[in-house]
Amino acid sequence: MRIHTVATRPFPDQRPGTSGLRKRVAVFRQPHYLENFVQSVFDVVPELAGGTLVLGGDGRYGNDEAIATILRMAAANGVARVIVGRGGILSTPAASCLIRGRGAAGGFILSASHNPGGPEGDFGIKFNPANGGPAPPAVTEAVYARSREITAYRIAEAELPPLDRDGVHRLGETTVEVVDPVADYAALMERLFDFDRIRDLLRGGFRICYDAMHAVTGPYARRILVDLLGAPPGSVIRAEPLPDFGGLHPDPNLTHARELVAVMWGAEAPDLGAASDGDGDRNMILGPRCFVTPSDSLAVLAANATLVPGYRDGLAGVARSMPTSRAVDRVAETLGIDCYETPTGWKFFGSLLDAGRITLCGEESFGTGSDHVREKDGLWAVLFWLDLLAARREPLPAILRAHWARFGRHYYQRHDYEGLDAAAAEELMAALRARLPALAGRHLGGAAVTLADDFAYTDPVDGSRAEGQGVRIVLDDGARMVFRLSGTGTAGATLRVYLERFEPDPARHGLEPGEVLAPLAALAREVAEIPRRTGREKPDVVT
Ligand code: VG1
Ligand code: CO
Repeated sequence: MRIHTVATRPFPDQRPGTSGLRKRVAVFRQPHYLENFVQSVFDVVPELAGGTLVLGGDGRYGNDEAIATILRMAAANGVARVIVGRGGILSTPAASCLIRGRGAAGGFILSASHNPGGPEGDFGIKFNPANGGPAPPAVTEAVYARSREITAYRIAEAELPPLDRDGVHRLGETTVEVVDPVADYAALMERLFDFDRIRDLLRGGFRICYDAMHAVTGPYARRILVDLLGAPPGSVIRAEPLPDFGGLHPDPNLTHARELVAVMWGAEAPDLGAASDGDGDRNMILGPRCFVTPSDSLAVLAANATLVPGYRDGLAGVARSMPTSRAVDRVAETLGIDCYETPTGWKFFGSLLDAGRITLCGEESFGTGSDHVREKDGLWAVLFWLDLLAARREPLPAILRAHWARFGRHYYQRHDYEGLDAAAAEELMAALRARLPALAGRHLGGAAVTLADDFAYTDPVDGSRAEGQGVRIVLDDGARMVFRLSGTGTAGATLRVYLERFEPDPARHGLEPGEVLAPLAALAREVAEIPRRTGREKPDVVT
């Protein structure tokens, strides 16, 4: 095996965003682009040399080629063992599970998550260190700094072993182990949930419709829901992973999972509907004619956790990202456990999970997870719901209503303004930030402003600090607005406006979120001068 040292020049744009490096496929296709980033990781994570590396992706366009490149670079950089998902496939949570379970020094996950795939779509790469979670800011910044001064990368010239079947091979000094992408993950799920109880539920006629959106979770859902739990094969739709996701956004929300929504709002709707995203870390939960907001889902799981074997002993604490509704805060208060508020992005949960301070955590963006891995986990959330439905034997809508009756309802929506001119979006945020000091104590839309700030976070475990994480304006009538710019987009800027209104009165729990939140949405548009600064009167996507 020959090892080449290839001269290269830095690219200026390799700073990872909310979740890894995400760019248009055309950007990744530039010669040396992927190689520079991967070498930068090898350079700042010395444990990879002589260690184990996990490798896999969501199967999108470019996956195979990237896997081949990284295998050759791993061999050239002295990695002792690479564990690759068969066919180059690993969901994000399954990769996290393997990194932890196999004592790896880290892993590369190739995915741009819910962003569209195909030659005109997006590609992405994330590095997760030994705890199996997204690299914390200190690591991503070190990788970025390295990428700015890189002059060469190392790559082996060698024939690659077949990746389409399980087996153990040599690549120079490196062992390449091709594994079933589902096995370890499925075994972990079996330890957390009561599979017998779920089998019983399904045998009794309970119906589920799981939409894999032609993305990575198809094989996982088939194995776990159909083969292991006995759901009829038709329970998993769009189960075949496709490199372009069938031309759709593999994004589990009411806009992009249209087919599933039609099923769940149709006659004879199944008892549970669910969907996952491109890389399998997001989830959407639906009941018949009923949408569970991700913020509510987290709160319901927290309130019911002890019904499930993996969480029988209770929760150490919970956490949510700042824009996520405060529904889980009320559950934590009742349970007498800590509730942490972190910046957007799963990487901020890692230290809390590692330190044992929290057991469950989640984000409004259809992300829910626990200390079982260090990523959010779509199928896990679906199994959690299934298990608690099996334990309670009540319809999902009834469970949700009972939750609201007990804790109050947090009406919630996120409004996304996409494809904005980047400079205009930055100016909008800057102007909003500048107005914050003057807002405190003032009245907005008939309510007093109790808090107006730019969210900053000090990690309670390692003391690291993150600033400028989003503008929040809290009113004394239970309403809250949050504004931030997306850190995962690949074209222009996306403004996210998060709207929340707390309603304690059960007589007012059956209203339409859009109606309840319309005045707040109008207020948010006005406060941030959205129409004037962006030319947009309404959002492109509401979730
Ligand atoms: C979005 C979500 C954030 C999530 C991130 C990665 O980030 O808002 O909550 O952690 O995507 O999820 P942003 O910066 O665009 O708002 V995934 O499933 O795309 O890896
Ligand atoms: Co994802």
